[in-house]
Amino acid sequence: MDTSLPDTVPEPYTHPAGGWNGASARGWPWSARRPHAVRQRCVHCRAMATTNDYTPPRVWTWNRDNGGRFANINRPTAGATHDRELPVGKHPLQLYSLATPNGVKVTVMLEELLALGHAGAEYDAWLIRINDGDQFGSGFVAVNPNSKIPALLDRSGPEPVRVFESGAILLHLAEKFGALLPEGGAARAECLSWLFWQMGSAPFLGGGFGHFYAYAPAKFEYAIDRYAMEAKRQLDVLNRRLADSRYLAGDAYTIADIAVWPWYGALVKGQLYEAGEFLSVHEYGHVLRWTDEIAQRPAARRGRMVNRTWGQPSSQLHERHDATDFDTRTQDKLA
Ligand SMILES: N[C@@H](CCC(=O)N[C@@H](CS)C(=O)NCC(=O)O)C(=O)O
Repeated sequence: MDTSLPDTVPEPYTHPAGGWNGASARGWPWSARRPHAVRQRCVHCRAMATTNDYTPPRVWTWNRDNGGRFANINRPTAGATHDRELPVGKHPLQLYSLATPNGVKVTVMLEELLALGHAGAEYDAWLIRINDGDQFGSGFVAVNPNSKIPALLDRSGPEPVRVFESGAILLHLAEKFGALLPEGGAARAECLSWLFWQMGSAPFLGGGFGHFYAYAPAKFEYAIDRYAMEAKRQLDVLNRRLADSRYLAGDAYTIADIAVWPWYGALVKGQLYEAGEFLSVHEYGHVLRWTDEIAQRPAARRGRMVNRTWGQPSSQLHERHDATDFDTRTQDKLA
């Protein structure tokens, strides 16, 4: 059985007998060594045909300017690129962040804790401009060796404790204050399941769908198809859960909602990647109901303003060092 594809594909293209199953026995199309660019589909099974536009070399090398958005900050190595200490404020918690969905999770959490009366959750929020490479400064890398926001330094004990990864930060804060995380049993398991669902799922939404739909230098049908399908599948997972349950972990609002809302709430409102129409987000009525309910929480409204450097000037609080900053230090007030 010949499973090789011709370099030039006749129109309409029918792939060789045995199809992808036969092909997989030879290690492709899943193998990275198979050429990528998509031109046509098989008339029978709609599988993609490929051409020889790109053949991976034997050894990958870094093309600094690959044309993609964020190419200026992406690199294949870790560690600091320059010396720069981080500022430290007066509060027990020091947050170094930016109001992307991953950053907003933590500022909403801190504002919720303060609203619940936990004075120990007072925090200084310092702005990390990731497009300028602030995450590669030596001070930031010492708090998060992964060089990504958000990063937290908990200075409430005898020794500062660093916490990175937004899910770990939410869990650290929930356990520290005994709040927004069920104490045990099935409710705690459900909460942690949705929290970790978010941590595992969002990279397919952001790094997969968002990257290829909005940021890649060219539109690749295969990649956009694959990740649009996954984004819609994830929305359906949430929609089905929220059809049966007010919040993700049950009747109570928890860190699971705080983790999921900034990503999937924004997506279902058409605020991520300008993809609302493309993904038919109106189909997910239960996610919309849940999104709108959380958006009305005062802590959620405050949290999304912190470390925000875009949008209406009145919605941007670049740094937060005091509760009164929301009234006095937004960009419209400082102008
Ligand atoms: N899994 C991490 C993801 C954090 C992340 O991807 N942060 C992005 C902004 S949303 C970032 O700092 N990117 C800068 C970079 O990649 O250099 C978390 O949840 O904390």
